[in-house]
Amino acid sequence: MAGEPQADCLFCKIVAGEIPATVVRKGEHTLAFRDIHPQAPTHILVVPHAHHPNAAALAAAEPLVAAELLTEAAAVAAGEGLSDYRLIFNTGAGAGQTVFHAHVHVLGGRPLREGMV
Ligand code: DGP
Repeated sequence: MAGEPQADCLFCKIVAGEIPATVVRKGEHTLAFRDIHPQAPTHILVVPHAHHPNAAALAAAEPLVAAELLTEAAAVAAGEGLSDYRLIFNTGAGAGQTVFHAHVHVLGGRPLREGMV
């Protein structure tokens, strides 16, 4: 069922505390933790507790939680002392999505190139 934990989902396991992660912030319906392969000095993922395969599915099913993802991402950036940062939602394998549980990447702490790729 949409939103239910998936046994084979890495981020469901991190949310459940079954796989360790460096948690930086706990929201009401979201969790923020450091990416295991950081691409910038700050590279934090914000995920909903509930399982949805990508951000669009999350927004369709739980729009208030999708909004919380953005407010939590902003709070994470502020907590890292970042005024400039990038939010990325990879959607689909062809766009680089490797974990099919909705998440936003919060990247910053170094100059980020202009453009999208
Ligand atoms: P994406 O490519 O958008 O699906 O991003 C998935 C991210 O998840 C990727 O940047 C690496 C990160 N990641 C993969 N495995 C783990 C893990 O076990 N722990 C943590 N903290 N991050 C992980």
